[in-house]
This record gives sequence, C-alpha cells and structure tokens, in this order.
Amino acid sequence: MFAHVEPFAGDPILALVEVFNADDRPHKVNLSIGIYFDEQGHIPVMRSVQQAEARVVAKGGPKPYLPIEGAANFRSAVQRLLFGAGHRVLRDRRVATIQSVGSSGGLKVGADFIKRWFPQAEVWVSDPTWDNHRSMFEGAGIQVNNYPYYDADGGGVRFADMLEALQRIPKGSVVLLHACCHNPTGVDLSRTQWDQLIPLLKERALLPYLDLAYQGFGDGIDEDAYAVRALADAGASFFVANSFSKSMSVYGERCGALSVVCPDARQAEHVLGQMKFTVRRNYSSPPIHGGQIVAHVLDDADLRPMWEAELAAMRERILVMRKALHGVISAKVPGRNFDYFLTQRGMFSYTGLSALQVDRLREQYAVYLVRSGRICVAGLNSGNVERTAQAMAEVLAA
Ligand code: KET
Repeated sequence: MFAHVEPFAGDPILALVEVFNADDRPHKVNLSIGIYFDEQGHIPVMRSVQQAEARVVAKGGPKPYLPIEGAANFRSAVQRLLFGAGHRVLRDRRVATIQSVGSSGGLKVGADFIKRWFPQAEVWVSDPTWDNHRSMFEGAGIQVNNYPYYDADGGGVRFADMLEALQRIPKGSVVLLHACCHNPTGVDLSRTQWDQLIPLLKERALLPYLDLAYQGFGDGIDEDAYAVRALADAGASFFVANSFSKSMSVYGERCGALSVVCPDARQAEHVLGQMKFTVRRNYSSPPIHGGQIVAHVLDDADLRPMWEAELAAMRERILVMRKALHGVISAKVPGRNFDYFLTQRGMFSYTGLSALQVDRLREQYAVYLVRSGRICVAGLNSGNVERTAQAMAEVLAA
C-alpha cells in the first residue's frame, strides 16, 4: 500500500536536534535550534509563567472546546501586546485575530487564506529566511520567491536592492517580513528603513505579512513591535503572526496568534470568519491550556511586570554572550572583523561559516549549528563560550 511513499529527508533544524540528543560527548554545545537556554544550559521555566500556570490549574474547572478562533481573553491580550492598548485599529475593530497552534499554525492558516482569496498572489521572502517559511507557503500551493536582503560582504541589509526588487514585483504580491530579530541572520531593518519601506508597500498595493516570533529579544517588547505599529499607523492592511514560544519559554504549549489588520470592521469580520473556516477544516479549534497561561501573564498586574523583567534578563544575557564570543574570537583570529556578533539582534547570528566548516564543528568539536552557518547565541553560556569560540577559530583558520 505504501511502497510508493518516499522517505522524509528530515527538517534542517529539527533533525539536528535529534542528532544532538544522541551525541554522548559531555561537552557538546547546542547552537542549532532557536530556543533560549539559560546560564546553566537549561530551558528556563519563567517564574511569571509558572505562577500563572499554578493559578490556572488551581482554578480548575472543565475543559470545553474553545471557540474556533480561540479564547477571547487570549485574543484581546495579544492585540494589546501587538498594537498597544487603545490603538486606533483596535478601537475601530479592524483587527481579526485568531489564537493559533504556535505562530507556525498562524502562519499556515494565513497562507491557506491567501491561497483561497488571493489565488494569483505569489509570496516574496527575504534571502535568506527561516526555512519553514518557504515550506509552509509552498505547502499551501503558493509560489515562493526571494527578495534581496542579507549583505554577505558588509554584514548589513541590501536595502537599496530590496526596495528595487519590491518596486518590480506584481501588485498584490505578499511580502513576508521579519518584524524583529531576523532569522537566520540577526540583521534587522532600522526604523528609518521601515519608514521608507512602508510607503512603498502601500503605494504598490503589496500585502505585508509580518512574522514576530522573537518579540522582546531585540530591543524590548514595545520596541520590537515597531513595524507592526508603524504599518497600522500608516493605515496599511497586513498580516502578523506572533509567537509566545520564545518570549514565555512555552515552546511545547504551542501558543501563537494570527492577526489581520483590515480597512474596516466589516472586512475584519469577514476575514475572521474565513480564518475560522480554515481552522475548522484543519484542526477545529486551538488547545486551551497554554493560551490561558499566556493570557494570565499578559493581563495580571503582578505577573506582567515580572514577565517583562524576566524577558529583559534573557535579552541582556544574550548580549553578554555576544560580547564574550566577539571578544574571544577576535583575539584568536586577528585581522578579521567580527563586529557583526555585536550588531546583530535576537537569538541568531549568521557566522559566514560554510556547510563544510559547520560539519567539522559538529564532528570534531561537538558544536552544533545549522548548516547555513546560523548560530543560536542563546545556546552559549559562560561555561561553553570560550571553548566554542576556540573551536570556531580553529575551523576558520584551517
Ligand atoms: N517564525 C520564525 C521566524 C521562527 O524562527 C520560528 C521558530 C517560528 C516562526 C515558529 O515558532 P512557533 O513555536 O511555531 O511559534 N524557529 C525556531 C524553531 C523551529 O524551527 O521551529 C528555529 O528557527 O530554530
């Protein structure tokens, strides 16, 4: 029956985690997946999240199906987090938000919606981008193309080339943009660049689709929502998928959302209805537990500031690790500029290491990173940063 079914080649990120787990070298270092590890190398259980969960469990009660679109308290808390409480788009009821199964679930529901209602539209993603973006949109039957983004020579953004490319793509195309902490490069658009990009998107009737998976890991919770709010302020219609996996360290609870900002309340109602239709046909409704924890953290007067402080400490620890890595590797490989480790933002840095060098790091030094040369800086700690930098230096020098 299944003789024709081909083997799965494995996911470039998740397959690596399996290999890492099977590695019995005690000094192994996991810089592959985008997960925040603490100074002890553990996935933190945030105090704010733990307390919220304890309260949710203590409250008890039945576990009914949630509505197709998710829990009302979760959805409105997400909207306030993204746009800021009282933003005009919220007062005007122009935002359609669903609670999704991770932000991945939201991204895919949005892709299915686009295929149904903009059947001719193609998607343009940054070169490079998170591998799964391409898979998800192609999985929805949409043609995926690249726009220039990362400048491998200068380590910044090829902004003029990016604008030029977006000038030429068909009107009505979907443009996928990382709202902050670009994955995999760690190179973000500046505010000035967003302010130049947004009028172009509007003028050319392009449909922006923001991915906000690392809110709070760049410059701050509100700061990292700059692109979301600037697009909303400009009166644009757009998608934004956001995640709590990283910002609340609740990866396996699969908490995220998809919001669509629409021109008016009536369109928002219709868009919400069609997103519900998509969800119902796929997984019917989202899970209840994680979303209630997230909503509680966001809404509670004590837990909210506790969460913000915990997230700030995570963000700052990553910066400390960036400095440590930069310091050690600059000393070990003189004459080469590693300032990009300092300027890149969020969990990731693009090292410029080739796939062969990445293989050597894994095989000889038990240092794991994605073959594109991306490292998850949040996998470093004061116990492994020196050795990791030494290994990278040796591989670079070979
Ligand atoms: N968007 C981006 C940009 C992203 O990096 C991830 C996860 C997601 C969405 C999905 O997150 P969710 O948990 O579905 O809300 N990225 C890391 C893990 C993975 O590949 O799934 C990573 O890049 O390592």
